[in-house]
Amino acid sequence: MKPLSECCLYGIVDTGYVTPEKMLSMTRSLIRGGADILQLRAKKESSDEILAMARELAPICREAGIPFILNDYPELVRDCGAAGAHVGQDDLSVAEARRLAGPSAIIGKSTHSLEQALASAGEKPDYIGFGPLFATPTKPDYLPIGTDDIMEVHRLLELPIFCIGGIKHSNLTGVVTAGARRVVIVSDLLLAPDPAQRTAECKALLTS
Ligand code: 3NM
Repeated sequence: MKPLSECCLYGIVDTGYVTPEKMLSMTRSLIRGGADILQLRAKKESSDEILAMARELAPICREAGIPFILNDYPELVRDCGAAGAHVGQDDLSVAEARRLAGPSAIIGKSTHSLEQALASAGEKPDYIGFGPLFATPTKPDYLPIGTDDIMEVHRLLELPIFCIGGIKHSNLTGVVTAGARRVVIVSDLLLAPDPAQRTAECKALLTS
């Protein structure tokens, strides 16, 4: 499986954008376009529904050699063969998520300011999300933090940092110039006319 250190483009298959019958084909499109790591994010579905979806997506990611991460639900990681789980600021601690998901699981944590990023690093997640950089319909209630702290958070922390929130192909060059090395892109990939092509175009900007 691709190590996190080699992952720069993180895609999320979000049921807010993708209908159940398109989950598999969307997952394949993001992989084809070069997504390095994928997450299943299903905020309205039951844990049984999430487990069923995850059991379908995990083998596709495993075959492609990329980590498959569950948003929340670390207790389902082993059941579905995921590589790990992602927890928010108001969810379980990293330690508790790791206990539930197993010692080899990847545990990621959302952070929404430089202060939170520094504090969360003390919990020793495998990576953090840092954002939302810009206003985003995917997480409408969160205040954008902008790009000013991206350099500083990278200077202060060693772990992989994925910038997130409102990042699109059209603003990605600016985000990279502001210091981002890794990004999560959700709606811009999922709503693109050709998600595989958009993914490839974003990947090219991150790796050039
Ligand atoms: N978490 P889009 S922002 C799921 O800041 C998520 O922690 C965020 O979606 C955070 O790429 C976000 O469509 C939404 O803006 C990202």
